[in-house]
Amino acid sequence: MIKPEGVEQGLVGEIIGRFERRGFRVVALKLSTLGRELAEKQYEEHRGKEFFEDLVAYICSAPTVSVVVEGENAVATAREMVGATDPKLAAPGTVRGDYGLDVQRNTIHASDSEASAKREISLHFGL
Ligand code: FUP
Repeated sequence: MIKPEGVEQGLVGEIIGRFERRGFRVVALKLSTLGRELAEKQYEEHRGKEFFEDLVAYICSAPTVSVVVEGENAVATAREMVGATDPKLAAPGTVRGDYGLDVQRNTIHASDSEASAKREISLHFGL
């Protein structure tokens, strides 16, 4: 998922392009403004943490782009391309290292396991 500040900064093509050039295939794509219910489910594991409310409000504040990509070793490779959660700690050449603004506005979300990917694809696309 490309987060609101990624979309606002005009990074949609650049980010999807990185995944395509790396050999991933785009199999689903959607621009939408997430509703609160979906956002809360997306970040269910963080419910109760001090940043939860802010994070949900942020993610619902403007359009995001949800993308399903397919490829070998997809979860691990995508996570490597995305970089560390805090852009200050993310390596140069990763999406967050190159474009992230701060820990909340870190440009992109990528599923952290196959189970999360299945859950999130179903949340975003009803598949
Ligand atoms: P990641 O898997 O790298 O996206 O990281 P987490 O699951 O730990 O965090 C999910 C999202 O919560 C981050 F992308 C941004 C937000 N977050 C904060 O806003 N503050 C924090 O201190 C930690 C995470």
